[in-house]
Amino acid sequence: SSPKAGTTYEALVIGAGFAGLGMLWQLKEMNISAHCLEAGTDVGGTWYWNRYPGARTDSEAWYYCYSFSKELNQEWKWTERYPPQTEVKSYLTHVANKFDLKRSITFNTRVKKATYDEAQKLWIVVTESGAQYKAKYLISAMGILSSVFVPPFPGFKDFKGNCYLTARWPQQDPDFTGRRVGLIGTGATGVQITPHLAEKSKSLTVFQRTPNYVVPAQNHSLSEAFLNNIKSRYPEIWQQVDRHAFAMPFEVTGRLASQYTPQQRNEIFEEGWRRGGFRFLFETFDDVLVDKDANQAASEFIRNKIKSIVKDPKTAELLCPRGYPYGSKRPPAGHGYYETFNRDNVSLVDISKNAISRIVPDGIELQDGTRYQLDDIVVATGFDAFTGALVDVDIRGKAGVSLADKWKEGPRTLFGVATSGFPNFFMITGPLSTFGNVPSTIESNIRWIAGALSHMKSRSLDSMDVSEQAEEGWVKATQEAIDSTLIPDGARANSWIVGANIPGKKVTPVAFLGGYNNYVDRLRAEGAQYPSFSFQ
Ligand code: NA7
Repeated sequence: SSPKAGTTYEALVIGAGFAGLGMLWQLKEMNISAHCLEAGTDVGGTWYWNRYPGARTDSEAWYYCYSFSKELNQEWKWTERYPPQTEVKSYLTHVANKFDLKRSITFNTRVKKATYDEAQKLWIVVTESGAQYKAKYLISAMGILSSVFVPPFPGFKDFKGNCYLTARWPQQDPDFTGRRVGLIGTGATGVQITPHLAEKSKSLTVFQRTPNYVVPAQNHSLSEAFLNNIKSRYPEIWQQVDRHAFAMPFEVTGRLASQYTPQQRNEIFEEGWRRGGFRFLFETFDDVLVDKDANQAASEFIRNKIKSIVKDPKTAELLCPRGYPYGSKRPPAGHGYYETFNRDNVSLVDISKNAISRIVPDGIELQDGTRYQLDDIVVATGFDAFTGALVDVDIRGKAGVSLADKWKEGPRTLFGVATSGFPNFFMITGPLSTFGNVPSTIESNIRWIAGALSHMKSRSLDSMDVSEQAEEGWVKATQEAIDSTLIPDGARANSWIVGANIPGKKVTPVAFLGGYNNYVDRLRAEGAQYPSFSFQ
């Protein structure tokens, strides 16, 4: 729908991905008049933009989804353990249709500015085309990994071939037949697209700055019997999600690596490798992310796997991550990733000490002058995580203070859902929110926001604002939580979870890593009485 400029809603939601659609459903349930503004031409968010070959979830299908509707859980049929982008997008389209959400969304509309009018107690939202909307509540559903980062290499515009951003992949999949393709970026995205580019192109050159610890996803199709079993256990599954540190329905193993001999450890790691993906990290030992020795054992196991898969010893060695702990940088899941480097048409270029200096008309040039001739360049260099999408919009709270200014020295929020001086502004997975299985982390925030809105509604309150003191406490808690893990060491490997992937960004945690289970307990305690907020 296309509401007239100047329309005043109770709530405006920015973004129509997992967060925005879930929020719209929730607001509809509460009879709150809401509208959503979305930059893309359709629903999906991450699953709208990231349509590159090989894009799929790294979480397993049956919990990479909403929990709010039993009917939805029962009727939707996932086909693979890790569904491809097309399937997740279809799921979100189904959700939008089933709950009749599309009529509340204006597509093709990027929000440029949002200002809090203290006198009217309203948010004034202006889009790139100049349309204006007003709302009592402003809710960001802009995503944690949506502000695309491209390194400022000089010469991009002189490149004679095609340059593709994975996060802005064309609707029509490009044809790489007979072409020499270069790939920049070996994060979760680069790791997913690598086998596909290798298969479709004449040659693939992968430019690697930091090797990752890639555990095979071990993808497979899902049988009817498997799905029926899952569907009969959903209450239990969501309960497990609720109690897990990364919002995944896994049992804690109760095992500490130090209690096992090196041989026993290897057997357990071998089993984890066979199970694949995040199960290697979470179902081997409980202390992989906190204990140096446990982590070293896991890291060494992965390096040995790499060396056993990749035939050329020099390439194998280059692919081996060293100098930072496994899991301190968000680990990718592989689908034949290391195996791809055994192909004759694939080569790996180490740019850790010899960086890309510029893009030249026929390829890529490194600092030492070496040139690689390429027909196409694929760029998978990541995102300005958690804060990027929010500061890309000019959001101004009380006294005209902008979020960008407020967060210059690092993000300041309470639980990533509210930030002091920005009354009635709520964020779904804003900075210092929790990190884990994303749809679940999103739902925890939606539920909290819904609770806050109904608290205000039932008491006829106009606005709520979090205290600076509570916010300060949360910033500290976030720092303390991460300091009790090995995750800060990821800064050495440019990890986005501490802001280290963006030149000039303050290196400080962008999310709470003290456990999703602990995080939701804190959310619930706050939601019982809202001690951290003042109301008007
Ligand atoms: P990531 O994980 O941030 O990966 C970005 C990749 O791009 C990574 O390999 C970077 O190397 C590389 N990069 C970034 N800047 C440069 C420059 N200047 N030169 C060369 N290479 C560069 O983003 P993804 O999209 O793969 O994944 C993001 C999240 O999406 C992922 O964690 C999942 O949660 C889903 P680096 O490692 O920094 O040396």
